[in-house]
Amino acid sequence: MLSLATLALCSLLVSVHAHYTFPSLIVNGATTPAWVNVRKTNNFNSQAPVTDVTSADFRCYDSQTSPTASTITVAAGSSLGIACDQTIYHPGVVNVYMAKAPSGNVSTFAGDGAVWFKVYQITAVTNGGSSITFPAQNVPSVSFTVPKNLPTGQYLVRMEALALHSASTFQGAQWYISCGQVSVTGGGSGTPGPLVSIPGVYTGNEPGILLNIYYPIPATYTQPGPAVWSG
Ligand SMILES: *[C@@H]1O[C@H](CO)[C@@H](O)[C@H](O)[C@H]1NC(C)=O
Ligand SMILES: [Cu+2]
Repeated sequence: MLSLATLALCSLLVSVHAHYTFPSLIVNGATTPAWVNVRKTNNFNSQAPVTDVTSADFRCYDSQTSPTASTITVAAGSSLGIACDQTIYHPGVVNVYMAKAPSGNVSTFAGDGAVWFKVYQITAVTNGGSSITFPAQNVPSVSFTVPKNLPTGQYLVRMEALALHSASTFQGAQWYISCGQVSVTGGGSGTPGPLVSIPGVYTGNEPGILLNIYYPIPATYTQPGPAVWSG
């Protein structure tokens, strides 16, 4: 049950920090302008998180914005970054997923079905129960190498930053999400997988989603989602 004190503390916390969004990509070292190559998310003003992993907004968080983004070219084997509007304030972990547009045009691709594979993650660092640290916390961006043998084509790139500071109750975990649009050139003949649906990939009860990161300090941490496909 939420006590008045808890509610007061929550509003205090909300007032002393802003949440965050991921409105830009970083391609060839250049950060794209906000919401140009990334579909504008519902929280572009509020910066509020998604907490229901089964909601349609868990995919790209854009049900209210009807976004049209343009697609940016990125070479297979090169670095692709995703930039925060500030820094990732909360302790937590990161997963980046991609999905290939079957029509060849990602602008009209909703990302339905079991089409998503994980290309990158930043997990928590534990050491048997004496400490837990979060390398993704306070960073302004994340970047990864687009797998060299990813097939050429257009893809959605979905960033998810999972904030774990209040994850000890169901739906207490907070998700900061956005989907960018990229055209991968010079790719190969890899078969990305395992493929998952989003929403569908999580229930919210996973040990890496429903946990208390403060006490007792977790001895281990299990990153949610499938294994990373690195080509
Ligand atoms: C992709 O789809 C968008 C939205 O319908 C359209 O504006 C654009 O011209 C299409 N691009 C190509 C290369 O067909
Ligand atoms: Cu916050």
